[in-house]
Amino acid sequence: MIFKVAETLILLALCVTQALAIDFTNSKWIWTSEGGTDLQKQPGSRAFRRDYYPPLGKSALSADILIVGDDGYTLYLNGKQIGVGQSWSVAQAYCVRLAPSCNVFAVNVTNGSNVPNPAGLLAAIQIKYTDGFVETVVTDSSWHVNTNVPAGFQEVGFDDSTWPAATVEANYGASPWGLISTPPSAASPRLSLTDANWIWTNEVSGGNAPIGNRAFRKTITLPAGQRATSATITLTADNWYTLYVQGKVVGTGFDFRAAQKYVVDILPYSEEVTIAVWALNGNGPTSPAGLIAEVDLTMEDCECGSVLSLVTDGSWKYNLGTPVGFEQVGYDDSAWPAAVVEGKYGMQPWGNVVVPTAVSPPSGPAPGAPSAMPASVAM
Ligand SMILES: *[C@@H]1O[C@H](CO)[C@@H](O)[C@H](O)[C@H]1NC(C)=O
Ligand SMILES: CC(=O)N[C@H]1CO[C@H](CO)[C@@H](O)[C@@H]1O
Repeated sequence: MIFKVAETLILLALCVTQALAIDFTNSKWIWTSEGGTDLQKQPGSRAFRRDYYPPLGKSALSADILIVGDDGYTLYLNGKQIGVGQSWSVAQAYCVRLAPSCNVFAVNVTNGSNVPNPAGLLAAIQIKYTDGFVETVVTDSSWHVNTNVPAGFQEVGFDDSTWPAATVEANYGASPWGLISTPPSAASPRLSLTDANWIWTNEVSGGNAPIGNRAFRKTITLPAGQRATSATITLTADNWYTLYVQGKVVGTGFDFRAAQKYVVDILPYSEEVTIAVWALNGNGPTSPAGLIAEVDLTMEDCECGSVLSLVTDGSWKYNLGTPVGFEQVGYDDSAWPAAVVEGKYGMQPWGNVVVPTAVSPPSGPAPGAPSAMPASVAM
């Protein structure tokens, strides 16, 4: 499934599982109490259920699920089949949209062979709330188990009140399972700063522009139902910039030879993301001036975690001044002209600007740039 957001946006990875921040570290291998501490379990299928209620006042949004069953499993959420696994040594990852309040995770795990052998269920479920709060549920004795799998066991309304608590067999990593292979983080081919363009205003002539402050804006409207949860922005400007996301100040840079990278929370999650840059060309009377940026928006949607990548190009807008409030979300830039593309990353006089791998700390506005509330920026 591919859709077009706007011609300058490239949706690189829809409906794939994103790089998961979750792992099995705190998860336990669980089973029924059959066989006690003996890990040799009778073959056959067992049912597992975990009801999940969000804390008071919170509304659940989505869950990243990492799961493996020995020998195999079928996973359900609220009665709906999510996926199956057929190897005890290779986990699967899913991202699912949750119901706002109660959610029921149900798993049918089947131990193969016809002689007793190790069997277990191992899972980590990272639950995200609409306010950005994240919580992780793991397999442990809070799950309910049954020695057979009754029809309809996966339904929300199924009564598991007589099912006993799961028996913890082992911590993750223990023998005989050892470390489980988790899905490769779907390293989506994103645009990078090296795909970006140097942009400025229509004042550029012979590679030079007048000194002074200029304003740039880019508003990204996501398709209905999609909301951005964070923005990773790598940028630099000749000579100075202050970056604003959703009207809040993110950081300032003073050296066009080295870009900064910021990871900014979009709170509340939003269908529209406004990026504004105050940029200063400071060496007079005229000198090269430019802005170059890469923006990766992480989105929260039913499939979770798709990334929208874009770079500075002619779809950004500029103003020859810095009008009051230009950095704000609702500011009307409809009359602003399209940015002038000076050339690709690597062009002279800037050459190969250093692209950072580490994130930069947030900072306040440059002298003369609008003051605003600080954005929530990862350190
Ligand atoms: C549980 O899984 C096994 C193995 O795939 C299957 O044969 C059985 O029908 C499943 N039970 C239910 C109730 O879904
Ligand atoms: C970890 C482990 O030993 N798992 C066993 C599960 O069952 C299969 C047979 O169906 C065995 O081959 C595995 O060794």
